[in-house]
Order: sequence, then structure tokens, then C-alpha cells
Amino acid sequence: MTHPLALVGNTGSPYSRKMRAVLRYRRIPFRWLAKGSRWHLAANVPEVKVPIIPVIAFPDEAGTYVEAMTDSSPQIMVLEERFYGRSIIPADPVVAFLDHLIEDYADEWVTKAMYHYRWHPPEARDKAGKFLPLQSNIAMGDDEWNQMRVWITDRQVGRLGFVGSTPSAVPVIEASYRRLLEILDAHLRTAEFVLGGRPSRCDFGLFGQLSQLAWIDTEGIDVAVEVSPRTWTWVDRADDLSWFEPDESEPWFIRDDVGPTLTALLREIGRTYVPFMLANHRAFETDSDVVRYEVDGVTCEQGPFGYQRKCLDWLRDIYHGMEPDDRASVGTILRGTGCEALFVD
Ligand SMILES: N[C@@H](CCC(=O)N[C@@H](CS)C(=O)NCC(=O)O)C(=O)O
Repeated sequence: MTHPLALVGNTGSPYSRKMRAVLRYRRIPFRWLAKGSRWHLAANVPEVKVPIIPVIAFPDEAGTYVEAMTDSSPQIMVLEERFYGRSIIPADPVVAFLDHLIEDYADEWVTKAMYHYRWHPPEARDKAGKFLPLQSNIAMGDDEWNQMRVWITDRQVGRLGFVGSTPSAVPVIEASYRRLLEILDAHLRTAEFVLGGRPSRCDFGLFGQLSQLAWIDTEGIDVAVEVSPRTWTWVDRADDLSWFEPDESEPWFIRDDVGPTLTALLREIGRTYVPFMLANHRAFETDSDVVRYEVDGVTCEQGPFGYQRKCLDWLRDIYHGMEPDDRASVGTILRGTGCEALFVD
């Protein structure tokens, strides 16, 4: 008998929702363990180095969790190695590269909008502060609940500047969320998923952020329903794609089949994520404690983010490690989108 993996998370965490959707689509047996709940505490999941969620823990033959890891993108890759079938990595390496890039945009840029709509508007803070603590214990007493509400809210609001929702960046972040919805609205008229007829990493990355933005946080939901009811519906569907049978007649796009709506998404990535990721990387190289980047003529500032520096290094390593023909094809697709700037040394 094979024992299920453990997925430790919180439904208010975009990356937890991302990984839950991946495991469901891939039909990999798992146990959802709300972080801090009695089920989590009883499961003896090994400690991880950085205390973030989601955590995926792998059992031995007796069902004891012997190995645990964080970070959704590496988790996806490990799951690909260990579980066969219903892969979420496109077969064409060029398309797989685009997939990785779009996933990273979702994880590292769209998350600014997620964090912003959750913790910036005072009504939103109040709402999130109320429901987030209860996932660890639905029967929590009022005293403890009130204490945790204040603790979580203060902590997360205090991190707004770190994640990027600084006063200068607010209009940029809000406008980019609207544009993403417009782009997805046009794209979903042509394809079921971002890269064609079946889901891949980037769908789950976008889903994770939108599972919060378009489904939990009031202002984010209102914008989504106004701009793209279609995207709102897609998010609902992406949460559980275990029913979906990828059909041979509806594969992923191939490198010669990147249409205008996907190009529009790449241009959007070039407009926002690219200047931010480059500036963040530069801040580490120059030992600066401010990341200053420009989008649409607006200068935004925030603190440097170490993990995001690694994300760009990973993308660059993959790009430079590609077969020359494949790299040339990526170059052709990215030309004029702004994304090519990531790979100019
Ligand atoms: N890069 C990680 C990010 C995970 C992450 O940032 N998780 C957040 C919740 S969504 C977290 O656990 N934060 C812990 C904290 O803020 O202390 C991934 O892809 O999974």
C-alpha cells in the first residue's frame, strides 16, 4: 500500500492552493494538513529550514514522513520525478521554458497584487485577520482568536513594504492586476489553459494567486468580476482538475503556435515583472537595500528579496543551458515583449 504525501498549508496561502491544485490534477494521493491544526501536529512532519508553507512531506513504506520540502516550484519538479503521468511540464523545451517564466511571473509579481488586496485596504485586513487564525483550530476561544488576529494582521501589514505594496507601487500593482484579467479574458476565448489544451505549471502559479485575489479578498473579487467573469470561472475550475482528461487532440501549444493573446501576456510580463526582477537582482549585486524599478514611467521602491534573486538565476541557468536551436526559438518568441532583457548579460 502506498501512503499519501502530506501537504501542510493554509487555504489563505496562494502557494498552498497552487500545490493542492497540482496534486489534485496529477491524482497524487495526499493529505491536506492545515498548518498548526491538531492533524498537522499529530502527523510528525519533519522540520523544514525556513518555516514557510506549503510543505510537502514524503512518507516511507511504513507511512512515516521522513522527508519534507518547501517552495512550490521545486516541489513541482520533485513530483514530476517521482510520479508518472498527467505531467504538467510541456514536452517542447521551448514551451516548457515559457511555462517556467510565466509561472515565475505569477509567483513573484502577481503575488504583489495578492498581498496588496489582502493587507492594504483596512476592510480587507480586518477580514483576513478574522478567518486566517481559525484554520488551525475552528474551536479556538475568543481570547486566543483575538490575540492571533492582531498578531497576524500586524505582522502581515508590516511586511507590505517588503512584498512591494509601497505607496509608489500601489497604482502600478492595481493597474497590472486589471491588465492581467483583460489578457486572460481574451486568452480564455481561444484556449482552455494558458499554454493550450491542458494545464501546466503556469496555470497553477496563476491559479494560486487568483485563488486569493479573485476568490477571497473583496476588492480583488470585485475587480475580477467586473473585468473578467471568465477568469473568475476559470479560477474556480482550476482548483480541482482531477476530473480533467488531457486529450491527445488538445495538446499544449508548440513553439510555432504562440498566438497573440499569449504574446500579450508575455508583453505584460515584460512590462512589470522584468524591470522588477532585474532591479532586485541589481540590488544584491550592488549591495543596496532599496530596489528601485520603473513601470510605465512610475518609479517604485521596495526592499530586496533574496528568493526572487534566486528565481532569476534559475531562469537564466536554464536559458543558457538550452540547446542553441531551442534558445534561438525562445529568443524569437520573446523578442519585442520586454522579457528578452532578462537574458542579456
Ligand atoms: N517561494 C515559496 C513561497 C512560499 C511562501 O512565501 N509562503 C508564505 C505563505 S503564502 C509563507 O509561508 N510565509 C510565511 C511567513 O510569512 O512567515 C513557494 O513558491 O512556495
